[in-house]
Amino acid sequence: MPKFSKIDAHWMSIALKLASNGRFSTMPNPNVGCVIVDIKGNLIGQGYHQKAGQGHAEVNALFDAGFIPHQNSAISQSYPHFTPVTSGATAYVTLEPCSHTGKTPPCTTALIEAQIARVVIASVDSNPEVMNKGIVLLQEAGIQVDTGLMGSEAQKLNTAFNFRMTHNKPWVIVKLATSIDGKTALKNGQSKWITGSKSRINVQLERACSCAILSGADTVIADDPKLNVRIDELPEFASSLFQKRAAQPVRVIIDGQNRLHNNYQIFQDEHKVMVFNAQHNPLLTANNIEQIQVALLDPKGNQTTQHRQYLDLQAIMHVLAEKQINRVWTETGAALSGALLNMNLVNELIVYQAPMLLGSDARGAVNIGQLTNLQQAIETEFEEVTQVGGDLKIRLLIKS
Ligand code: AOF
Ligand code: ZN
Repeated sequence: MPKFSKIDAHWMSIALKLASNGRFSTMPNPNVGCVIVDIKGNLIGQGYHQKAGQGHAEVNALFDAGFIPHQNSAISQSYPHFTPVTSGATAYVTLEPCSHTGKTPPCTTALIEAQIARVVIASVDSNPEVMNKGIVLLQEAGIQVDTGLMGSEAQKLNTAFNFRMTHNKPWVIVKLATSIDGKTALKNGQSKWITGSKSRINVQLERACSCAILSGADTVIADDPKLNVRIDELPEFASSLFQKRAAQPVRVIIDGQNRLHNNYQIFQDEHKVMVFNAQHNPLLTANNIEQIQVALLDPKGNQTTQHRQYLDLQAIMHVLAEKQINRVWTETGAALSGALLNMNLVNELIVYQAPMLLGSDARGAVNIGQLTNLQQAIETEFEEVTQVGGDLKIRLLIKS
């Protein structure tokens, strides 16, 4: 007998849709959705995780069904025959229910107290504190647990979270805006605007679901960008979801040679900027700045005291992972994008490609050096191609 019916798939697809509502606001937590269906097959509760520190999806759904999670044990001790409204129901959850006390109590306890009979799970939690423990706890309480329904869709909702949990590194996306011949600017530097306004709105959406926006001192000096999310430029659905979020994405700037000072636009607002450098920069005194020192490396990856070389990008990524940054959105020049690619620190490229040709002396999108052998090529695979206004948006995964 198949483990999952069409009805199961129907409810899980609703739970996945609910989960995706959290994509602008749950960080560093994953996106999770849950629906509760009673014995007769009626939907009695639904919810999703909105913000770290607040209710998990299961608890929100149980609450929606009229059950008050984590307050029930006292009631059931005094009234052993008390039957909650959720008794015998099925919970469809996009992520394994948590078994630990983090910022909130365990969802497994809530589901058990609610006398849920069956839990259908799309994907296992990659957080080592939870992984499979939630499933075992539910089974030990006599609940039927069926796992794996629409697992790959659920995994895709949490690609960056899962990657940080399993690799202790953030999921790094490099954004490129190019012509059809792969160029980003004319030889004289002129680059405004190659891609169209719809692409720029799309970039705002990508920034809005990222934990950090990464750039380099070169870009800050050349363009003086804000690198923030402009809420009024987001489509309406996204701006209301984004406003549930605790803070703007943190801006992360790599400045190996202490070329920055307080006067750039990124330092003029109250939102956080992390500046990575080799030595403390006394000119950076704005209130929103955190400076972090890492080693300078020569092009072969050895430590060096000479300038001109790169900061230890690997170390930077570890610092970001320790700070629970899941998704890093990179908007920077060809040199830093190329260095990140060469160091194997990029997971995904998002290319907005405009239908124009900029010519042979125009600037290339990434500087990965000169290759002499096709085996040195960085290989990618197309994940998604869509049209955004008059441009193409191409998502590519880097092959490891
Ligand atoms: C669930 N349902 O909706 C979410 C889960 O600090 P806390 O209490 O918010 O716990 C965060 C961890 O819980 C997170 O790392 C992940 O493993 C899990 N997230 N689990 O059962 C949810 N958001
Ligand atoms: Zn939970």
